[in-house]
Amino acid sequence: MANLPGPEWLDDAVFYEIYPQSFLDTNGDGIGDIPGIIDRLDYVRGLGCDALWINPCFDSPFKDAGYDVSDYMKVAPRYGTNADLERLFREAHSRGMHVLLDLVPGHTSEEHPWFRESSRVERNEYTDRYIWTDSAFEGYSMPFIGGESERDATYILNFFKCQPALNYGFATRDRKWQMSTDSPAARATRRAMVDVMRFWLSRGCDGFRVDMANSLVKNDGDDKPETIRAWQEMLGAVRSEYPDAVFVSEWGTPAQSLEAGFDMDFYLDWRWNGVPNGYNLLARNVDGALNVRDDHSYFSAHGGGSVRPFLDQYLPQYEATRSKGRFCFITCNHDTPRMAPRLTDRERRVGYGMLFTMPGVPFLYYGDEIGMRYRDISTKEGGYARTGSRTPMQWDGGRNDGFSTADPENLYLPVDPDPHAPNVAEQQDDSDSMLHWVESLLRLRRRHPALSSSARLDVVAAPEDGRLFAYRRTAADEGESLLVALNPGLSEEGFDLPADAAAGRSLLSVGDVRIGGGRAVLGPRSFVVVGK
Ligand code: TEU
Ligand code: CA
Repeated sequence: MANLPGPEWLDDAVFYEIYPQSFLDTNGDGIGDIPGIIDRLDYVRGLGCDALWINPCFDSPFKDAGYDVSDYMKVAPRYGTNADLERLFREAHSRGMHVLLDLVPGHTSEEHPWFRESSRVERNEYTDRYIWTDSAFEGYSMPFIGGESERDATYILNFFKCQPALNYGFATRDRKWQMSTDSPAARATRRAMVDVMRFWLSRGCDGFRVDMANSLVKNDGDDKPETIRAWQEMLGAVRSEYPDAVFVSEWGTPAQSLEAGFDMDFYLDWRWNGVPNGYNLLARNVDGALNVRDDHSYFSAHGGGSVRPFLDQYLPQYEATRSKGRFCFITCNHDTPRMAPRLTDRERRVGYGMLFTMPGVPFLYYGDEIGMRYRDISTKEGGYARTGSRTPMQWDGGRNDGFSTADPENLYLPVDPDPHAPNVAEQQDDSDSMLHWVESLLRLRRRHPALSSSARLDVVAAPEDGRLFAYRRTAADEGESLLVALNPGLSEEGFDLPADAAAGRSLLSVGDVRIGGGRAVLGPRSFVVVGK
């Protein structure tokens, strides 16, 4: 059993990320909705996922797909009502599932009433809710906007132009308008965000994926001490009322985020771009999303290299934080390119093999289980290159791939027009499909304590001059140990099995794998889990 903070269900949890716009449209308006998510809970559960992360589903002008919130406490009408969302929580719970909403604490939409009030000349409750300079002509070393408000000041942005930064104060101050983290304004912002969390937790939500969690306090340096303190206070307040609430941060530095009080963080590396000699695992950069030739991600048979550079970067972080929380892998998300079609079906099978057997709680992005493809399409709602990973879920071979009954031109985004585009119905009927591979991996994961999110990882083989990666996972109580090995490359590679695994057998594999005589030999593009 895990000794990690957070509720016990996290130990063998598997998350499914839903971009609500594109999952299932139940009222024919061309856009996914909450009743659509409820409709497919059994599907998600059947896949082996028992928790959801839903991208922001709150009222918004949708200039950044809902990451520009105009009312934190109201479901966007296009997705349904607050009552629908509360029904989703209940339906999920009745299936033993949990639901995380997406909290965007660092900024709001420029249309949020707080910002409208803050923009006024007359002082009011929200004057200092955002970060304003003292004059419409005063810039600063952060993105800012001037000339848009009657208030004689410029304001700081957190992301796009539509997303003014909320005021959590400055860690170090060099201008008179900068407030401390202890200022009444910064405290009021923190309290307001705690109220948002309380609002949804009291209605049955299980926690939050927190957007740009490291962005709160400005001038906070690389170590983020004041941002960490702000979260300790906010999460502390929430947990005193909701001790089982779960928080996963978009931070990417678990030494900081777990200290801040998050249960989990994502393994994210914005520098990944498939460069040779990089420590890229999946080559995340959206610019390279369809560039197969120059793809040097680890799972690419032709383009990849040793797993070492990835491990050199990952392992120290993992070791330093493994007793504090969970450092999680994603198959992809709404900001990153899907693995298909850049990686082949086989390369992805090997890749999922690793991602679903590593420590941390895995996050599967909707559609990755059938190999939905990144598409080269024009931007929608501030998606730009990210839009290609946000297309409608492909349920079956019917109208709009079963996503919606709307006219195709009225869909949120076009469905993949390829007649061979994968879909759920077809893959459910094909025992050799990607869908069934994902199900098999997740079933294995759930059955074995050695594959739980807290089970220890030890590297067994990771040659500098090869493609092999072999590792042992050991359950927290030392009760079970399994060996996992993969070879994403094109030549056969082998390694000596540790003595206690020598008599093991393959529990699940893809490709040509031979276990015997104290050795494991892995053919091209192969993966195996060895156990008793
Ligand atoms: O993302 C923050 C972020 O840094 C990434 O968006 C990344 O820089 C970008 O997508 C390029 O790939 C979060 C959300 O996940 C994203 O969807 C939002 O647009 C952003 O915050 C602003 O809220
Ligand atoms: Ca709809």
